[in-house]
Amino acid sequence: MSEFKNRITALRKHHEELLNRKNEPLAWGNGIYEKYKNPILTAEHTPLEWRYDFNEQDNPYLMQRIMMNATLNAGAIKWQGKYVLVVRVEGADRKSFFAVAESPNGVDNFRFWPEPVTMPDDVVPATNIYDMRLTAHEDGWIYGVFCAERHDDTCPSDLSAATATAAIARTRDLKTWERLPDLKSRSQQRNVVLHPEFVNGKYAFYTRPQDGFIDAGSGGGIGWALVDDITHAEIVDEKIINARHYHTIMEVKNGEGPHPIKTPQGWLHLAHGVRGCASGLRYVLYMYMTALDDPTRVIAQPGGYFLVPEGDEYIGDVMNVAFSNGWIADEDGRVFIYYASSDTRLHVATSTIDRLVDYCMNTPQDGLTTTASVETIKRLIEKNRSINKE
Ligand code: M1P
Repeated sequence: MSEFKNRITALRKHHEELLNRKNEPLAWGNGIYEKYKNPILTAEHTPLEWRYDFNEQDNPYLMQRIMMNATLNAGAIKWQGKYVLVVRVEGADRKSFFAVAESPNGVDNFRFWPEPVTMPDDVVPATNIYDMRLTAHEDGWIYGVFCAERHDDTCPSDLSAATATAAIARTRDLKTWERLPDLKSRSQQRNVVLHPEFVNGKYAFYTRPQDGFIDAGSGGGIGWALVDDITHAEIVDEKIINARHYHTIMEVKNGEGPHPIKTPQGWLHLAHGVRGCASGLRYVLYMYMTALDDPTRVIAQPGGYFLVPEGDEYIGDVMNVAFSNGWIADEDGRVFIYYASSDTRLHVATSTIDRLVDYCMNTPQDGLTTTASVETIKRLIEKNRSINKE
């Protein structure tokens, strides 16, 4: 065999070893969920055919002709018995695109489908698209709602001026996508999520109104809007259902993660909160629950964060970020939470509906001051003292 062919064989063997690597839960978690030893998807997991030209004449050095930078923020769905992610893959050219990866068990052996998703454009093509939330809606379609980023042409001299809009597409097989017109809204929007059920006969969206591309500003928090026609979706009335607060983990921004999971006790929500600190912005995940008869009424909200970057997860393209827009609730009650660390790689954490509901219902709320936090801790100490006396 030629030296070139030997190198391809070695490259493929190395890649297969990575793809087949078993994952295992880390010991000593927090009782709420288990994190896992290995990330489930990295840029190195992307197919070799996307990156290498295997023609010896054209690529005698066996160079990567196209480099991949990151695999992050994935929408998730259980599809034909497989754990399927619509992953945001970012190339070395900073363009994000969607690619589907599937696993037989949800925690390892994720493999990308052979080709990235071809997403049709809206009337005004976007420069970049990312962060798809998947919703298998009761109307029978699977929707993907994602951010479409375009240059803000009202500021022609500012190369960094951009706009964020919620884009909507739908599919029946995760292969062919029908693009619908972008969501019309007075403000910019990112982190928009479609609720899986009709509410008052209408489509319901979780929104995140924002003043600018980065700044949530006067946006207030996670919003809610009902829409008559998803093929011409427009936000007319929008109300904030999960507001930001001073000196909390979501002081600067928040945003809905994947669509909420329906449980007998209420809708279980996963979201991200952002605060500022000396090293920049810190993105963490938090949870809350809303009423079954009114998904806008918060019935439980544990104080503080649910999941944060730890160890190697702190390091990456955008440091100190945990972000999630995908989870899967299995019929047996297990929940697979897919989160990205530092905008670089994807991980899984596993829990159950029962544990997550318990976490939401029984974790003390944020009392919003140091005094309130200390009182909460003292109440727990006192409770434990009385147990020790028994
Ligand atoms: O870089 C962290 C995250 O920043 C944005 O989230 P938000 O709109 O809440 O600020 C998104 O661009 C997201 O993709 C990214 O992970």
